Amino acid sequence: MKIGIVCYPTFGGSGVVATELGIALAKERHQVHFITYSQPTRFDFFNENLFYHEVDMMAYPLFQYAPYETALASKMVDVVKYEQLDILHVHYAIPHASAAFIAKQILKQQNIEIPVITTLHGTDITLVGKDPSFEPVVAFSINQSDGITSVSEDLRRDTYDHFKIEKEIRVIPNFVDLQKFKKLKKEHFKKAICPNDEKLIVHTSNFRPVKRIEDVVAVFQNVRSHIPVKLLLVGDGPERAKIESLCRECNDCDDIRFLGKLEAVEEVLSVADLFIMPSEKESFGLAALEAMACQVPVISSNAGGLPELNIHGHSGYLSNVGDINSMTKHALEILDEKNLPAFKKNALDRAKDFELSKILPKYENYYNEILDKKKRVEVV
Ligand code: GMT
Repeated sequence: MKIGIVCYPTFGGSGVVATELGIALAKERHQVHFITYSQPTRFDFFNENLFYHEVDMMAYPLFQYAPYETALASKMVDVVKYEQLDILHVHYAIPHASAAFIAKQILKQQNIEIPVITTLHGTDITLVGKDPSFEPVVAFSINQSDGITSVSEDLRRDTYDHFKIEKEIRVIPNFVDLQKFKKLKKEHFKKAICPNDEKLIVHTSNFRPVKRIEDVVAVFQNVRSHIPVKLLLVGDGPERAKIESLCRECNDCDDIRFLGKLEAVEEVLSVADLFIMPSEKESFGLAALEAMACQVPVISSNAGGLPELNIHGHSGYLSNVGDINSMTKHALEILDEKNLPAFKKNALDRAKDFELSKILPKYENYYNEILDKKKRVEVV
């Protein structure tokens, strides 16, 4: 099958899922064409079935805001037509689903039918999509997609609750490649960060307010008043300067390290004892799944799709958003040497439920289902 994948190519979870999916499909001998504004971060090698088409943006003084959607739709038309794609799979509704709709209409006039699948990832619905400045176009373009998937049951419900969606939304959860995300031998790294055998807590995110990183710091401070512990913060974004000031004010600089954006997150996760994700909203929590795959138990909020991933009392614990006391209690329980080995094992066992090989066929079957449906409509 020839598949076009449209996504944000940077560090966000939706781009990671789209890129890993494309790479996995290419290994299954599908031909995959990425259409994005820059090379996806995790696609940095040669594979005969993988292609990358950069969206060209013409600079012009009149454009206060460059019309990316128009350039993207034009590139989609070009790639679908000349690479003879069978299907377009767009990740994150805004603006990919509406650009796909425009491309589809243009191609139709040239007698080219291209089925479009939109995968909803979270903030495209829960934060940005619901905003009145986007809502009508988001609802319209989701409805115009031939197939719709969401990464959790919760996001599916949320989408039906907030938009008038007339079609089935298929839940296909996110996945992790256990060949890549696994506990690596990095004892020297652990020794450098925790020279006195302190426990190590890790948080990774794009440092947006929705991630509630101040809660991570608060839980860490509480835990540190009971046991020796260090904190690694991985990622970057708008909240970083604020959180750095917070740590400086509390004289925590020796125990908290900011690592910035990291490509090989699995190396850091390999030496972690606990992962914290206290998000206000989280449709799935891919970063938590990657932690579990590296045998790291998770303390998370119970927002959005997190209860579908993190099993309370097994792979970690769930608490209400902002409940620092509950998160602290759970963190101490997990970090207790009597309990830690079992939690680590359970975290990996839970990650196995989302192993790439289990989820990939769900996407392939869905593509075939949508293509068959299209063919049946054409015959009628
Ligand atoms: O977390 C973010 O803000 C980034 C965002 C994205 O689109 O890159 O993440 C969303 O998609 C991920 C992949 O499906 C999910 O694992 C995240 O839970 C989801 N984030 C939110 O819902 C806040």
